Amino acid sequence: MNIAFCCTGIAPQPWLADLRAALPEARVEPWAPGDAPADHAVVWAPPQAFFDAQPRLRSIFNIGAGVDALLGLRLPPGVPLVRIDDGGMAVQMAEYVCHAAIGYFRDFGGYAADAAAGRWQPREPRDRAAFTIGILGLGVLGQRVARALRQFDFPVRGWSRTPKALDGIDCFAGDGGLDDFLAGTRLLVCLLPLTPDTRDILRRETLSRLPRGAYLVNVARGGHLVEDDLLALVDDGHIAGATLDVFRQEPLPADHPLRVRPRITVTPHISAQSLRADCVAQIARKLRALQRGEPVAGLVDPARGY
Ligand code: NDP
Ligand code: OXD
Repeated sequence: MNIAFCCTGIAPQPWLADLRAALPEARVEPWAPGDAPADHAVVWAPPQAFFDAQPRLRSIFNIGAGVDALLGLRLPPGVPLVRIDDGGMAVQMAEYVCHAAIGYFRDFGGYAADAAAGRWQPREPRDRAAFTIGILGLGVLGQRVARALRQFDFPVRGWSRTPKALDGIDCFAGDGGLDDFLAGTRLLVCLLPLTPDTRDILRRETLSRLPRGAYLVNVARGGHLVEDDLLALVDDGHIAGATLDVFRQEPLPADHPLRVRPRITVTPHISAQSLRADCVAQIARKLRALQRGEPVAGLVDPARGY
């Protein structure tokens, strides 16, 4: 069995070593143009030329959760595409979102500014029961984040494509449920996959439905957010501020307005990083399951877009 490794922007050697150790029955090699076709592929942001040279793939493993970039390519039809589910990312995402949400709720940014200016100024505690946190996307990451936020007694609600019933979480679904979901959300977290249905979902029209003074956390994809609409809504005070980990253009240009707005915090797409050991173990387990004809988690439905 031949496995081609084709991951842009990722140092291949540690991955190759770990994949070879986890799959000793396979020959795992970095892909180069002109190589013989492989049986299986491990990819991250591969070029189209990679798939054009693969007439006999039996499975494709994406070493991240999001497959939006992959689905923009011409993939060999009918070949199972498997993404990483969790892979060490869910707990990191929970940390990141809790940090952003609690930082805003408790105004730790304000206290840091006070300390730097030599001020000693306690503030009135905010009303936790009125601070509803809404999560767009109740999948592997959204559910983990929802559970973490519940630990701090925030009211938590979520929105998904198909209806759900989750303990302690107020669940909304589908286009028909979006307005009600947004209307009661004080802090909005985006954890949707980027698909034709969800592109630009964070735009003036939807963000305006949040109550005045709401806060935004986008940890999904830059393509979800219309950045100029957010800037305008922050300027007029409808949105109090935002924590953004993902952008239309990454790296975010040094002179981009999102970098200099005081109420906007940016990080370089690090809210959750897939961990090599977890991913390799997951790929080896799923590859063997597929060979036995068993179902695997994280199988992408190209028609659905995630
Ligand atoms: P999942 O596929 O497990 O969950 C996706 C969720 O979004 C599901 O609840 C799904 O609904 C919902 N959804 C999809 N389309 C729609 C729609 N049109 N309307 C309403 N709900 C919809 O994905 P993960 O939780 O694993 O990951 C989510 C995204 O997070 C990834 O696609 C990736 O882009 C991003 N990500 C970002 C990282 C970062 O570092 N910034 C790291 C890892 C991931 P349903 O349950 O009904 O199917
Ligand atoms: C992912 C990511 O999708 O890192 O895994 O963004």
